[in-house]
Amino acid sequence: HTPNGLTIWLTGLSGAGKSTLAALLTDRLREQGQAVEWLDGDELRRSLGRGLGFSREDRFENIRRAVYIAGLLNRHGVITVVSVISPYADMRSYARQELPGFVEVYVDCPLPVCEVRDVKGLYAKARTGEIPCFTGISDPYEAPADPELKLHTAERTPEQCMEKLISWLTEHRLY
Ligand code: GGZ
Repeated sequence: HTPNGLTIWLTGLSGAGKSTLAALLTDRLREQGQAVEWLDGDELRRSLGRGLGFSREDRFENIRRAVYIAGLLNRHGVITVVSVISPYADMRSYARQELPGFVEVYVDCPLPVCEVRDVKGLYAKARTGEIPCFTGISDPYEAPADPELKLHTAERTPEQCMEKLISWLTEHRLY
């Protein structure tokens, strides 16, 4: 039961492993019979966020939309997993304030590791300036000061991180 709703908010750098973790978590919760939806930054931007860029204002607008949808889903008992960089502390406190069942998970991975992984080749483009305002390179990432949970994706497998998150949620009787 999630009387207040539950939103599991994954924040971290591009390439830190947010989407991988979100996919595993969503699958696991579904296997357990939970109603769950996953909102991913990349996909949100292709659907509801078309036209939004990466200025502070546009990122905030992107987050505002994600929070709005998460709120609707929560109200209908759907657990929502949100994976977005959400680089500014104030946008995360906005989400926390709007969503009673907000759980902030810091998907913590050192920038050099993300950059070496460079799954989509975006870091290389950010370094040459082809992509401006890239989080961690030419745009800020304010690391969460007091997240509910911090997961180190450079030191653990995605499965281990997912299990740790599930255990934490279970211990805190959040679903
Ligand atoms: C950061 C960028 C940028 C810039 C494109 N800065 O790892 P990805 O590639 O697949 O997902 C990232 C996504 C960021 O969208 P979010 O909605 O999560 O960001 S925010 O919360 O700040 O609104 C990345 C890609 O878009 N991408 N340009 N300049 N990431």
